Amino acid sequence: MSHNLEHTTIAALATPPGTGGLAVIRVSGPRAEELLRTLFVPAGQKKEMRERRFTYGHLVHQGQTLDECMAVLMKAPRSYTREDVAELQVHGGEQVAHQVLAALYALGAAPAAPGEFTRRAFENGRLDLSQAEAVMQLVSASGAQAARAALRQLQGGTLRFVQDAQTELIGLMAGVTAAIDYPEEIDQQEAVGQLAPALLALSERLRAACDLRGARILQEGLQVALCGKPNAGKSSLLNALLLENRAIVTDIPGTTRDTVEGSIDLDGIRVRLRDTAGIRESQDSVERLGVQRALDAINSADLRLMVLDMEQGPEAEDEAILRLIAGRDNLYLLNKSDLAPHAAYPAWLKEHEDIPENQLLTVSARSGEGLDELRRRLRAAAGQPGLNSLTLERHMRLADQAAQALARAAQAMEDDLPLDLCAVDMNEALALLGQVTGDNYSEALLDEVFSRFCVGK
Ligand SMILES: Nc1nc2c(ncn2[C@@H]2O[C@H](COP(=O)(O)OP(=O)(O)OP(=O)(O)O)[C@@H](O)[C@H]2O)c(=O)[nH]1
Ligand SMILES: [Mg+2]
Repeated sequence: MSHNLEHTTIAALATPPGTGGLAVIRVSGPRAEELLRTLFVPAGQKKEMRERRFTYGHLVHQGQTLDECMAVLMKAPRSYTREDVAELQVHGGEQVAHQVLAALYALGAAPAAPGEFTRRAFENGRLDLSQAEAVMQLVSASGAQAARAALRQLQGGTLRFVQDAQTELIGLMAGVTAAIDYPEEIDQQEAVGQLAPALLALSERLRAACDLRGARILQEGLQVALCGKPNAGKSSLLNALLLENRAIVTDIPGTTRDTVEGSIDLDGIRVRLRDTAGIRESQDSVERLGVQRALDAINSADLRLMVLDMEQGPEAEDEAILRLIAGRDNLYLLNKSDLAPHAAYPAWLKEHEDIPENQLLTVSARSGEGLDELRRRLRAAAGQPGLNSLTLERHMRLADQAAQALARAAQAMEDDLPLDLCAVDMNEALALLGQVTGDNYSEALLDEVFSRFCVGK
């Protein structure tokens, strides 16, 4: 599978730059062992280095000792990249790692491109493309659910799902080919009667696996915007949910100007909360800019928490905000339940069919009433995206296109179009699925996938 047999030897920092306990430098390629033996001087009684054994020693370049070091050599193919790999654990801190890397580059190693170690693992057949992407998903996971989903994908979950679909599709293609090749022996109507429903079922299965919203929530978290008129208690609720004093709270309406963000982990899902400026007509130009930001945040969120002020009672601003968020995913919070409720609420709520009872929650940022229930509702709004067969947007785009091609093939069969036409669509679907696992790949595809990795991974 490898397209470039004369690989260079690459080196990079595998741990994040900056100060830390340890820094790990990774070297991969045909010269990894030679470079390691040039720089690394084993210490201890035996003064030798054995494969796959952690060895203590010093790194010495041009007569200068760079650091103490623990080194390990993993010979091909028993390594992450399936090439010879050396890993050096040195003291954390930018200087040491920088000097060791400079020595490696001076000796002829090339700086690794983003994701190049994992790309080599893919090109050498250790991982399929969906597994390589899972590595990245795992290191950037926003919560435990995302990490679990990535691990399942790394262990071949996506690969198996796609391979099952491919196997079934190849079986159906054999049926189509037979019907094309032996029109005398095979009754076309009967063949179509069997193949078309099977194609549609497969198309549906692929489509059902494409939950783009879920994929984004898994990767980036659920985006939630707090909105409401000034002084309703948005910032107080943000602080109560975050369990810290993130946003300024005062009894002066119009306190929050900029959007203020914080995130919480709810049962393995990252929930990103955004407090916004209270929405009202204002002469103050700074406040007006804040309101504009609030409108943007409210518009782009997955879920809106509209905060109503139990004490103040409903006002024209509430009506305007209700109209603004109509038809979206919203929860309505009747805040300040620790205070006596305004007399107008029961009738007002009854009038408002746009506030369904099951989306209305009574809470108090002060006493904490209703906040557990609010957390449950937030968690429920995220769904269970980690349980899907597909978890990456790139895979879903391909699976969805494949599903469309299969639906076209089924439709063509039912319209009695020539079977050759169906075969074209089925072939296209097969090729699209192959791009998920990397059976079918172009350099452009690999560049796109791996450019999103970090250096050293
Ligand atoms: N009694 C009581 N007071 C609250 C509660 N929530 C907020 N407040 C008070 O209401 C006032 C306004 O609270 P904020 O959290 O600043 O309101 P806001 O919606 O962020 O207001 P702006 O930023 O001006 O839009 C403050 O005096 C809070 O202490 C609550 O649940 N109970
Ligand atoms: Mg505020």
